[in-house]
Amino acid sequence: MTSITTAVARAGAAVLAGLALLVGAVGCGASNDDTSTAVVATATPSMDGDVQVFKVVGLRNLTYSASTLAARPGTIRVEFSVEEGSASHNFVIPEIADARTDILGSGESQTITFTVTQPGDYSILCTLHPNMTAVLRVS
Ligand SMILES: [Cu+2]
Repeated sequence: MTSITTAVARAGAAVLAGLALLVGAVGCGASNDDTSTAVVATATPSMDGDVQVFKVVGLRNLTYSASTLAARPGTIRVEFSVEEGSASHNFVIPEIADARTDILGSGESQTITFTVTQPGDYSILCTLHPNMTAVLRVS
């Protein structure tokens, strides 16, 4: 009898520990949600006629809202904006002359259009934040 009671008590303690972990995890998630837009691993464009359109946000946590922009060769439009409350950002693809926004402040936006004919991976970067990068993948 004693051993069964002990086992139940231990199981109860484990459940409580599990709940505490869950509460902790939920608490973290909630605080992340209200500070930033979720980051998408790979974004695909919407089409405006033949133009591939990507909406990209420069976030408060110094990342882009997408890690990879997956495109086809052709004309690409990037509607770039900076999250409210964020530091300034820009959107620059050094290898593509027309793929460059100005430095934009919190809440500002700018649209750029450029054409890529060569498949490949093109680095996207913010010139203000060395770790703020993404990739335009043309295939
Ligand atoms: Cu930046």
